[in-house]
Amino acid sequence: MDLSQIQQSLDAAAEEAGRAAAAAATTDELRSIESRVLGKSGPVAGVMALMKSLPGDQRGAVGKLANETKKAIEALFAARREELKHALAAGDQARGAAFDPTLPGPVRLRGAVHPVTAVQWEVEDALARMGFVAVSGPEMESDYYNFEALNIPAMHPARDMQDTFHVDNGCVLRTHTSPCQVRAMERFGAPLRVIAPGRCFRYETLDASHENTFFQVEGLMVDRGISVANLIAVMRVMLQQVFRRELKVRLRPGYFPFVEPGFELDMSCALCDGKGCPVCKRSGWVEVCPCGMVHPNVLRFGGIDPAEFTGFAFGLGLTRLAMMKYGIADIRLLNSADLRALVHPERLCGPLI
Ligand code: FA5
Repeated sequence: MDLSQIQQSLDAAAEEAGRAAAAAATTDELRSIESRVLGKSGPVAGVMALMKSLPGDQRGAVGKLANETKKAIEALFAARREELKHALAAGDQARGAAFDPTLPGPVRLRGAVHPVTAVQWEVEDALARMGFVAVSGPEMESDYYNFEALNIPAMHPARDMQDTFHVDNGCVLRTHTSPCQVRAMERFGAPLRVIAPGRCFRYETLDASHENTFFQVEGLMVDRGISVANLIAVMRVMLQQVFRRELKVRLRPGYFPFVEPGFELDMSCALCDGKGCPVCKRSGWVEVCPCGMVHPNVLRFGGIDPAEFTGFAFGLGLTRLAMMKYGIADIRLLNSADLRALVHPERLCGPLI
């Protein structure tokens, strides 16, 4: 074969490769044609194999021709590959299945713990560190535990302090978590450290700070020698952990038939650090929860001897605490589906989907 015949056969091979590439319908098909044309038994390799038998002065020219043809065929396949990719992507797009890596990913919806639940967990956690165990009681409660065992006999004027939902069967929807005090004393005896978080119900006219369904957490500590100092210490440590800052607490006199003496406990305003702001009505103090030393009659109802044991109890309004902590101005938002009030970055949990 002379040089011009070799050139003709290489041109023919390139032409043939062009036709085969144009006929390929997929990139896989194209790849297999390319490896056949440019492979060991293809026309270009065939010309290379001839080189050994050619006179020395022709080898350079033939090698150059073969290389040029190989590059031309490679370029031809590369162009066809691009063409096919675009055509396939366009087809996918037409079917709506294109993958566009520049588009934002799917939105992963995240759930958030309800503000009251979040505060409840924090209160439980803080009190658990001080040895308090969480218990629960029924939401539909007997008159005995809701009132009588708490030193509020029938016809006692203190029954009017809490507007009560009465159930046909003689029970009430518990107006507070305090019935859990006597239930816990009966069950566990003294010494005792319990908390009882839960839902309470009152026949209230709704406004920004009153709901007919709200949450409290009851706290009760009974032991030998328990005093008001223990009450103050426990409340202060618990509130500091919940609000994550140094706080002061103070007691004012308060009346509840089941404690003696009874108090209203205030804490220094967590928003202004006690300096005075609109939330604390410029007083520097915020009312947090009623509390007191357990009345001897209540200890007796619980089967505990008041001559041997004393105790303190408190009834923290969890719903109002959540409002204070998360700056929620209207209590009704907590039972609404308003995600602006209910979702807070601090309470986000993992993706739901
Ligand atoms: C009581 O319920 C007493 N059982 C608390 C107690 C326990 C005193 C142990 C002494 C010893 P009071 O009615 O004040 O107390 O309610 C306690 C807290 O529940 C209030 O400070 C308030 O935060 C919350 N609360 C009461 N009524 C409502 C309401 N309608 N909506 C939202 N929160 C309320």
